[in-house]
Amino acid sequence: MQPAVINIFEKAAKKAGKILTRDFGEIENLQIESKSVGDFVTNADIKVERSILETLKYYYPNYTYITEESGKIEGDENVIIIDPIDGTSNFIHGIPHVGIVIAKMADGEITDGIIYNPILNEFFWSSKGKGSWCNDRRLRVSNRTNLTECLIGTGLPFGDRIYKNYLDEIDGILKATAGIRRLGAAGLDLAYVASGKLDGFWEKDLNLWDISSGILIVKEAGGRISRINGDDWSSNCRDVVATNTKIHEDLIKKLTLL
Ligand code: 2AM
Ligand code: CA
Repeated sequence: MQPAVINIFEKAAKKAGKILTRDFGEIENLQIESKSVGDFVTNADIKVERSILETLKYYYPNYTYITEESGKIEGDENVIIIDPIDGTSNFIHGIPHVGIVIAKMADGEITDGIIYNPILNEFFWSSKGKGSWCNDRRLRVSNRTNLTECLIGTGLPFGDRIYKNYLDEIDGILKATAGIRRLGAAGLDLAYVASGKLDGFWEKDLNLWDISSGILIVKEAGGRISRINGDDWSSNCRDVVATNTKIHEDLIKKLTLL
């Protein structure tokens, strides 16, 4: 049974998802404004976020909202985090790996979250203690224990996000695993770790709205979350490692050898 908060998030995401899907279908007509290299804000982002906020504010008028497009809207101690389109570059290029992310946080801990891909009609959700789900299917991380058999997701940096050791990092992971996937939407990538499609994932320089729901969805599917150096993840961290738990130490070791 979905908790009430997930029902409300679902209502908001599915309504806004119609806008996203419509715009995805006529991408060439969209007005695209470039904020910085690789960081596009489209009309769609703004429209989708406005729609989500409208639905959520009806039910939760006093909450605090942290959003990608509208910034922070101050309210009470209940926090809702929104990314209207995770995978904006995919969206712009007509690649259907995009998601709407809505999460609830209390005392710095993510307690409920959804990621909805309206193009593929995949609705991921989790609430603390309730497991992780995609549509009506319970999610479970993969069983692989050997890094050599594992497929690992990441986000390759580009433009001003390039950092010093990224090629060594990629080199080390490619040699130690069955390969890397760079899918372009950190939130959905975490949902794929929870689904057992990817065995692990790491990325640096992320915003809370990209990964908020994904953190909980991985944990509730039996996975493990930490920082890249192995420390506990917290909501102000900009880097993350997610795994099926079994390969966590080995993956961290590879990533921190550099
Ligand atoms: P977005 O699609 O919501 O922008 C891809 O590696 C991930 O990084 C996506 O989740 C993407 O989120 C995020 N991302 C893209 N550009 C970024 C930037 N300039 N800074 C931080 N995160 C970014
Ligand atoms: Ca976004």
